[in-house]
Amino acid sequence: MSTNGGVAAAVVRVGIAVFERAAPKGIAWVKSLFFGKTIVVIGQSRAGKTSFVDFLRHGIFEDESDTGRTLEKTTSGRFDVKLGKDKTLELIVESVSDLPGQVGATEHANETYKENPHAVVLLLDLATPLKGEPDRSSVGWLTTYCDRLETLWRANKKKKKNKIQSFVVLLNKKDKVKDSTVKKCVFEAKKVLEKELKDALGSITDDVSVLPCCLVNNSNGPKLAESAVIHIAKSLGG
Ligand SMILES: Nc1nc2c(ncn2[C@@H]2O[C@H](COP(=O)(O)OP(=O)(O)OP(=O)(O)O)[C@@H](O)[C@H]2O)c(=O)[nH]1
Ligand SMILES: [Mg+2]
Repeated sequence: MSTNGGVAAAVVRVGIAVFERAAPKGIAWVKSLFFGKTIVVIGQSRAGKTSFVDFLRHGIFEDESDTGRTLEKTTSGRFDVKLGKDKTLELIVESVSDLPGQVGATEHANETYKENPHAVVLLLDLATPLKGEPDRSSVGWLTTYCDRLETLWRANKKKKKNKIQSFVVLLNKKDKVKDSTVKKCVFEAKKVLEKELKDALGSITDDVSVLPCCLVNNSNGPKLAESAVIHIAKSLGG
């Protein structure tokens, strides 16, 4: 009994200590409950960045269609996504930014560094060649992007705190390629991520996830797109 009482008292004391410490910052604490996470969606030209943002914000999931190119960066307002079988997982998004693919990998890295978001969602197009010029190949694009982002963080990590909590690479348009192509791309992308990213990952300790994805109607429906969003929500919740 006396041991239990001791434990209970200790718990209460810890509770009070936390409360006292939190009290002067009460407003900031309340704020952080209401302000959600910032997400930046970047990646190869025409890889499906806007399709991903439309799915995340509105659940839009349609046939492949002639979408317009994104011509300038767009940033959404706050919104809320409820996920999981019983909608028990909730993701409060402060803003999600969608970048035009045309500006290229280096510029996407500059923007990522500047925005310093909680989550980076990087889309590559499985239907483009694996290697080659960064504007035409998936792993080429990834290499240029990672190299630039790492350089920026390495040079500035003492001046700026990296807020990143979630970094995921989506290999999109899985419906367009053979399984062997997906496998090869996962392997090569992981190799680049492991080699290139260190300071750019801030306090993330896990390996960056590389997930095959499909953002238009296909035989499996929105399954892959949903699991990508759930993955991101979970890694932001920790
Ligand atoms: N087959 C297939 N097509 C897709 C998929 N995701 C997107 N698309 C198509 O790819 C094209 C480009 O999609 P967007 O979402 O506009 O791509 P984006 O990365 O925003 O393009 P930019 O803004 O120009 O860089 C559209 O025709 C989409 O319908 C996918 O998983 N499979
Ligand atoms: Mg776009």
